[in-house]
Amino acid sequence: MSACRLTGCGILSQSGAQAPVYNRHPATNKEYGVKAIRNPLAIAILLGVSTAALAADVEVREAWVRGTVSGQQATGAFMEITSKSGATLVGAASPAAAITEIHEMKMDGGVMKMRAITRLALPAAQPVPLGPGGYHVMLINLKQPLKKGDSVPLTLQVEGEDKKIEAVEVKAEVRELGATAAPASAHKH
Ligand SMILES: [Cu+2]
Repeated sequence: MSACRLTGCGILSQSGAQAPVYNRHPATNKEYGVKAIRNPLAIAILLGVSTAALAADVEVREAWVRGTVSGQQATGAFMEITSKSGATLVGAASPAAAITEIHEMKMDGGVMKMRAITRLALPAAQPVPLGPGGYHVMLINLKQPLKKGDSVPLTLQVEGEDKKIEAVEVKAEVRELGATAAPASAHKH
């Protein structure tokens, strides 16, 4: 909860009206549709994106981290997670930060607030967006500033329906501080 006082991720600076930027993603869903191409690896190759986290029947796309300036203590990591058979995100870790939490954002009396959650449901075959203004992975007490172009390793702890927890390794690309969404088109051209 201490992270709620940190404005480092840049999320708090967004108004509620701007928040659901990642909702535009359904437009790109059509292009890479999981139903159209069943092999996630094939999708990754076609799009040239770094996906490749395939444990626990979980696919992570478009993982990115908002870049920071020197002295900034915290930032957000964003991605789209799809579990083929249904799972729950129960934790995250990164060597880039001392503390890594899963956060949600909610409007509360007209103010956007974020708080840590311990479980995030990943319904079967349903892409769950983690984006500015919504769910995100919070990196707290950063060990160094994160510059555009850097790569941040993330480990997601995903609990399957059998209650077994698997680690899903993700490499998140650092985007500039002002980035608000994951422009899928930027990966193609
Ligand atoms: Cu947060």
